[in-house]
Amino acid sequence: MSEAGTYTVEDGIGIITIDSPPVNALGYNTRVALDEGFRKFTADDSVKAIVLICAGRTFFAGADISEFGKPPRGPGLHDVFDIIENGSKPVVAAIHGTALGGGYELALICNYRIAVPSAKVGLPEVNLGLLPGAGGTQRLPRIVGIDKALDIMTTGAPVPAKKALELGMIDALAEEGKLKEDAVAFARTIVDQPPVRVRDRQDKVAPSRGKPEIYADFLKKNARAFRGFKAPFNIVKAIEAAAEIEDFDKGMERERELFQELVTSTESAAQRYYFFAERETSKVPDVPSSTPTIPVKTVGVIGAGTMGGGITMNFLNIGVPVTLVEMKQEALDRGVAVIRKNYENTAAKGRMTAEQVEQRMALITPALSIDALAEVDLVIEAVFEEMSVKKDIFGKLDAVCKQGAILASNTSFLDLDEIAAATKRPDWVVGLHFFSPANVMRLLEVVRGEKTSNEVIATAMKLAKQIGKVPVLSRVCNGFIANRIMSQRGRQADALILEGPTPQEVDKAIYDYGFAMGPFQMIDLVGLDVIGRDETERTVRGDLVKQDRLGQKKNGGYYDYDEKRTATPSPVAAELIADFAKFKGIASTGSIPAEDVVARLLYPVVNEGAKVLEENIAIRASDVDVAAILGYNWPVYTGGPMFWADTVGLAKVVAGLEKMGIEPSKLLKTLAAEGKTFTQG
Ligand code: T1G
Repeated sequence: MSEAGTYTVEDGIGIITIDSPPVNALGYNTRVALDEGFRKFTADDSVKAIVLICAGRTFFAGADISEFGKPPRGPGLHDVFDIIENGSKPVVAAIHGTALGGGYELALICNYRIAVPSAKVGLPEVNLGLLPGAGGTQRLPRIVGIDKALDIMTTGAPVPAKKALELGMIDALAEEGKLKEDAVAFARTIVDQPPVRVRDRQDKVAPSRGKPEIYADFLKKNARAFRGFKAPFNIVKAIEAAAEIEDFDKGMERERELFQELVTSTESAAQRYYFFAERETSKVPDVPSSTPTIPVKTVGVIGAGTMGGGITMNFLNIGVPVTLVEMKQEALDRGVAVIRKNYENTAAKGRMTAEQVEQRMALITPALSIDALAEVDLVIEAVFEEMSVKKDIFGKLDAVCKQGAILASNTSFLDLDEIAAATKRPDWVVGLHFFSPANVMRLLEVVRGEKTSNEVIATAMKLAKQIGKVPVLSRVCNGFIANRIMSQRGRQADALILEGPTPQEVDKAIYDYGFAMGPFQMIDLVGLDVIGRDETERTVRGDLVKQDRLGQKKNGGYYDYDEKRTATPSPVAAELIADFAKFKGIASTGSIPAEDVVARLLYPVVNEGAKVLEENIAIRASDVDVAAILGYNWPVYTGGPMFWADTVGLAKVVAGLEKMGIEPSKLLKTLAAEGKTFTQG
């Protein structure tokens, strides 16, 4: 008897209720309960139809991701699905919360699907480097057709119930809060009908049969988004099989084949690892989840520039009023206007209404004095990165803000403890390091000062999630986690082009590794005069700026650009680089293989990540990976620098660093010597 299942009968309708917190994942207990419940009601002649419903927050949220890679236990998903689909009694799936992955595939096995309006359904396996491996690639096309199935499964986006009803992904809407009653009532209407099975339908896939161009065109349209990933390509092949292979069971064989290729791939292991890594970051070992948090109902932001404006939007988006402070009216007006423009652009794309724009704008209280922040619960300072300026502001905040207000700095590398020392309340000072654009980037580094209290840390970690960010806790050091480790990539790139490889060779190697663009393309895009660099000594970048070569925006930089901003190798830049190499007495060794470029740029990032761990700046290796992936778009299908280093082999990374003349960190050397890894336990 599984504790996850309850089986009741209401006047001929069998109700199977599954309760397996936190999300009713289709793990061992759930599968046993399903197996038990369906066998029981199949054998019970008094039961004429079955309702399948979940307790807790959601209908089944998919297979239990933590079971992958482990020996199978108990009834398999396919076994349970077969019992349900081949039963003699119609089954109604009653959906609330998020029926995702195997959860929605289970709903597709049932004969009918009813959901409350707040529910969402979807097949997000692509985010795990997988495809819907329990029949989703063969059943969904039979409901929504090939084109919509391609979008739904390669984006993995959840579909709200009302839209799902339009698409046929569900058959009816229940009243909010009355799911069980409405599902039982629905079941009564179909008791005497022969069970309809999705697998038997051909009307939605037959029209696409024999049209390979559908898939070729789709892949071409999405080439940029799918680049480097494996799963989207196998999903498309599986959907093509749904159209081309009429025999459902043969289509299932094709799905299993394509699923097996993915589930055994490094990419999927990396993306499944990342799924848990992103959820682990908010767990702080010495700040228990029972730590009381401070209510944050009003926020003050100092600085209405790019960062201050973006930070402000995060709070407006969740209905929290913000007092936005600038020193000059013109800067304040400009900041508010940029926020409005951002929302209007979103509204123009149909992603919010004009009324919502006004509602959010109405939450802003512009102010020209810090005095306006006397009563707010949290202040976030986002002004110029100059210690004296920040200390002056925090001294003033200490005098103005109420007791119990949290004082946060958005500093990206300055010493938070020094800033906190400018106040008499260092235990209320914390770093909230947003990444630009602050209203878009999901990484939020929460910087813990020596004296920051546990309550403030707990509040910051919780607030991060409330504004849709992924918090990563960092201790104080120059650059915290993401900027500190990724600065190694830039440093090595600057050094490497003096030794022979050209900027375009370096950029191509890094692009082919999976980054959206290489370091020199990035610098040209952002602007050579913008990217911070300690220019106390001569550098190639300094020489380029002296020639007024600022990148794409002016005269080119490492590349030349035509009027369409198409980049070509720059003879001017090449000459400057050669001249600088001569000045530094560095002889050119010519080009090197792309994999050596990758090692030269990324092994030092791994090494810095190891130092960040051994210095207790970051709590865990997976936090470093989350910071790199969310902060710098490190390709998620590699798992991030630390997971990737584990797949390369730490002994190889150590040898590579030593060959570069870089001292491997103590932790890296120890793990390599002991045959251990950063992320695999
Ligand atoms: N397996 C195991 N644990 C899961 C899980 C899952 N599918 N989903 C969530 N959890 C844990 C999560 O780690 C966290 O644990 C807790 O539940 C709350 O999650 C055969 C192969 C459902 C929208 O991809 O999208 O089915 O940290 O913090 O923000 O074709 O969880 O508390 O210990 O995210 O309210 C496909 C993944 C699987 C859905 C809820 N399914 N989950 O979000 O809570 S593969 C998915 C989510 C599959 C089949 C294929 C979200 C959520 P802890 P949370 P949330």
